[in-house]
Amino acid sequence: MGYCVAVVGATGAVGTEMIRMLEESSLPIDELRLLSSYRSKGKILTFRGQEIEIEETTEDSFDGVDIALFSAGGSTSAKYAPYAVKAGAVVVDNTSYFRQHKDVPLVVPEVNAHALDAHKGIIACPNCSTIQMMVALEPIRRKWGLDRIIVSTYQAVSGAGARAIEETKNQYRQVLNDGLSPLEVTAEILPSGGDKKHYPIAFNALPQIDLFTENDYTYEEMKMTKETKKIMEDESIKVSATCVRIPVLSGHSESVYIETKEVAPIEEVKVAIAEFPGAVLEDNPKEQIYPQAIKAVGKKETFVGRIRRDLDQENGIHLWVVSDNLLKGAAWNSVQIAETLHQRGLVKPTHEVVFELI
Ligand code: NAP
Ligand code: 3JM
Repeated sequence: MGYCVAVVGATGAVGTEMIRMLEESSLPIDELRLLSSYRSKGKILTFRGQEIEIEETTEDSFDGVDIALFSAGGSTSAKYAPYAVKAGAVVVDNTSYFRQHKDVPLVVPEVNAHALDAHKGIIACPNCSTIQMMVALEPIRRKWGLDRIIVSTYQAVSGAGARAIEETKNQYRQVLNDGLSPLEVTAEILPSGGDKKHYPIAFNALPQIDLFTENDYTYEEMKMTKETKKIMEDESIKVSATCVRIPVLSGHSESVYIETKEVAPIEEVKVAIAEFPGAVLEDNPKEQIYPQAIKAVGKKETFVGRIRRDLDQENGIHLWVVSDNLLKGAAWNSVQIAETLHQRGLVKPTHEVVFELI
């Protein structure tokens, strides 16, 4: 007997990859239900050669569903995930809406799969930038402890959705084909669809991802701070982030500076990363080998290189961390959570009702 799996947001940049990850998955699937908004209702997508008609998401969409993967924005998860749980499904939510909820495990399977045991119907998939940083740093934290993280991200436009990818390509066309200056191109989405002003991304770098919070950090930056503490189960780890959008289509890169609790020999750090599941060491300066976004696209792993000691701080280490933001950063991490739930016998209805129906 296989599962009935639902994908909410099936037509989006993440949802499309989720379907692909499910096609490759060992998860036993009897039925795949593809859900979106009214806009894509009736469109056809294929799964393992079978045509599936997209349905509009409603409160009744989850009858008979065992696993529901949500990737359609925070407000869609807020509204429909509790109905999915009520119908007996286990929800893996890709949005930020439930990530800090005390009854919601926030999971990167290689790092904290044990947190799944306590789930009450909803499991959250962390933010893309946090996930790849966790895969790179967990092997170091386990051996030498982590005192502080200072990270700058170089994030691809696909993280902002299908329309942001189109906007970027159109801006390049306007400059390269039509002779416009980068200042004159059409910008309607980035840096954040929900903000007042929009700026070109082509030939640019924008130090704003998501909206600004009260403390002048953006929500994306605060997600990295809060999610790291929750996943590593340590409120004392210091984390400051600067999140930057760059005109790369897919593949997030990060310059990560850490201070370990105990001084970590660099060669041993490299071995620990190379041995950690989901991490790939790509580090050979003499041969110019280091992780690159274009090489990480389509891969499930997180690539780590440029590992070197800080010049002044004995316990300080610099790393360059790259992963496919739509795969490990979203679709693969979610499907991997579903696979882990299956392997541990945790795909079952919850009887405690802790999520409010709205
Ligand atoms: P996208 O390309 O804009 O796609 C959005 C998807 O959501 C589409 O399938 C859309 O359906 C659907 N949708 C929109 N409003 C809906 C509604 N009211 N009810 C049901 N479905 C609705 O965006 P994306 O890049 O795939 O991202 C989707 C969400 O995933 C984001 O909003 C974010 O919360 C989350 N995400 C998480 C990560 C991460 O780091 N873990 C990364 C990227 C995104 P239509 O075709 O009908 O419009
Ligand atoms: C990545 O519409 C929304 O609420 C989604 C905004 C968003 C998020 C989020 O906060 O859920 C876009 C892209 C994320 C994320 O994973 O944090």
